[in-house]
Amino acid sequence: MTTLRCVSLIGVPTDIGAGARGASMGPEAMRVADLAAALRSHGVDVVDRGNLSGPPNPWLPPVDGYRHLNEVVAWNQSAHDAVYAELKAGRMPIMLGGDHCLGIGSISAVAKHCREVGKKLRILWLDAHADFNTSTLTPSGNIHGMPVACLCGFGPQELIEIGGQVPAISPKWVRQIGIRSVDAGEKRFVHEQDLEVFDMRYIDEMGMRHTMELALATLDANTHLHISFDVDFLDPDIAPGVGTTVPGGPTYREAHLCMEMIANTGFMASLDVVELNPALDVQNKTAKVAVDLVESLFGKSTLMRK
Ligand code: EXY
Ligand code: MN
Ligand code: MN
Ligand code: MN
Repeated sequence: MTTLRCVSLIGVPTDIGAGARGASMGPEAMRVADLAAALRSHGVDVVDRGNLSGPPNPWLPPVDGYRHLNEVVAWNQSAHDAVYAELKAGRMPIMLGGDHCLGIGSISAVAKHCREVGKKLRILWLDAHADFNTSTLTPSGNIHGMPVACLCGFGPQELIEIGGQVPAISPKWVRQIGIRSVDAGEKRFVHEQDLEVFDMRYIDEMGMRHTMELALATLDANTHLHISFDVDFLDPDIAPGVGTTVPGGPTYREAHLCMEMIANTGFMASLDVVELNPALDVQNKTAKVAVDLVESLFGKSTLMRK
């Protein structure tokens, strides 16, 4: 008997933090891939809140190391407010991006909620990238390469204070999985801040099962587990529709094992699905794989077992 989960889909149609246009169409691609119906088929109570609105992408070069900072702040404030409202209402927010800069707004809201209810926040960051750049380290100025640094208090004041506390999180609460593309300065900073990274080299050597056993260790019933699923975590062979593909990611089965082990904990309490870019996809293939994997986050495969 699966416990009824009440989830709310929140579309955030923007690529304001990305280096390519198109992630703005991500929420609709997930809907076209029937995300709501898929979850309902597993007994999940799904409400689709529709899409947030925000400023258009002006497509400008960096200013002081940031592209589109004001617009990024506006979209993240909106994402923060929407995610926080669902948590207050006792529902699990599923933020449909949109690029990964939106993790600043969603996770700031989750951290605020956890402070209020006395829960321990842990974040699984599924990604090819560490997203730990700052304005001085970034090679691009694209803020989707900076959300984890911002959440840890390394960023512009307008972004790091969105959730009402600076820093919103500690690096110790984060486990990054699937990492295989990190800039030189970013790598030094990751080590300086002692971010726990299970990169693809680790997964190659130790396997996904062992990786997830370590990444999920120390969780307990008082943990609020947030999953920030950047679809470029996946190998481009199964997920070509993303703006920053990096070869050599988890296979279809490795990705399902990752999601199934998260589902088995029963601690997942909020989710981002970001960086899906239908403009770079083939017949919505990547959205369909993303929906398939989200179903595993809700226990699809374990339901098939006696
Ligand atoms: N590290 C590169 C940069 O900062 O520009 C690429 C970042 C890609 C970030 C995507 C969302 O994961
Ligand atoms: Mn990312
Ligand atoms: Mn990424
Ligand atoms: Mn280190």
